[in-house]
Amino acid sequence: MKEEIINLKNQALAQITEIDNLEDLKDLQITYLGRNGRLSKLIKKIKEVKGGDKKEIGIQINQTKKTLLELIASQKQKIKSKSNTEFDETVPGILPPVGNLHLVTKAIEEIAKTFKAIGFSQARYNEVEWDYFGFESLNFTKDHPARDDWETFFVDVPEDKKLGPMILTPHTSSGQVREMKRVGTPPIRMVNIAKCYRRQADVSHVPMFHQFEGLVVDKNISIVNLKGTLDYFAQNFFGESRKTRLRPYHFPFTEPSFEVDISCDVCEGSGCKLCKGGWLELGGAGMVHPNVLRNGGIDPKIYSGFAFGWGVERTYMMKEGLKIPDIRLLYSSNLQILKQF
Ligand code: FA5
Repeated sequence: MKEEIINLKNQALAQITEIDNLEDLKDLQITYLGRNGRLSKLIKKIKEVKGGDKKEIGIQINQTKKTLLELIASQKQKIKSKSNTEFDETVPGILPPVGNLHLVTKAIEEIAKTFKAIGFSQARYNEVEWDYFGFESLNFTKDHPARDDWETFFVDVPEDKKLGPMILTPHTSSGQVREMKRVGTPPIRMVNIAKCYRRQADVSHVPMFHQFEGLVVDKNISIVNLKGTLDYFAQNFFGESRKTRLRPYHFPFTEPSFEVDISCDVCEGSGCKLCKGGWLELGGAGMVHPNVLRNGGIDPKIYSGFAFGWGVERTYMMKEGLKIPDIRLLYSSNLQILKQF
């Protein structure tokens, strides 16, 4: 038995000094010194030893255990200090990820700045709004399809007797009458940039998007001022060479009304999945309807105005060189895409 103990000790010593990582060292400690380890098995065999050898063997086992524990502790220290000395200060550090603004936030900042330069003040009117401001005060008929459940999100709160049901506003035009009431007597020159909601999702539509709504009311405002303002914005935002076009359209709150398109930058005007025919619709515009001025407390015999409402996402997507082919990518939370802008 004495020889067995010496052999075990020698084997263990050889193995322990070979080990170079803490996990293996722990395994080895269990193999030799664990409850069912090799040394414990020898201890159990002591009772079979006869005579005075018993005491001697007991002492030998205890010393072996002590030696192995000491060696394991010193080997642990060696491994730890070795991994510390392997630190290489020339290896570049790991930089924490740096965030950047979402491109819609950048777009909003740039749009606001462009209009501020020509005297527009920035507003952000309600995104949860009464039907009155979203539709009724804007001259929508009671049966207008935009008021349908299939177009607009309704909020489940009791209707107000005067203001009607509550909605998630489908357009920033709902800020028009609010701004007229806030200012009182013109001039008004505001750009309302806010979130809008509609039941739509495809290559050029998302259920939550942003619009920027220009509203100008003063004496002698004409369609020339509207065209000049839109041209100023398009040239500053997209560059001199891009083409925009006005198409006659109908909105209940402007008369006459137009839709504004831009030559598509994704396909460079040849027609693609996003724009269909080479032109992408960016928004609507027109001269403020007299009924809307009246609802805002402004006399249409003295004052006139123009308004426009464009999609922020689509407008930014048409910036030269961005080539974003699907509006849904902006809200996909795909960092590989978002980090590029
Ligand atoms: C309007 O919302 C009118 N309020 C615009 C207006 C304002 C006209 C002032 C006259 C005077 P329209 O529904 O066409 O119009 O939407 C305007 C723009 O918002 C669209 O051209 C598009 O750029 C953007 N838009 C509309 N729906 C979505 C959507 N689901 N996803 C992303 N952008 C959208």
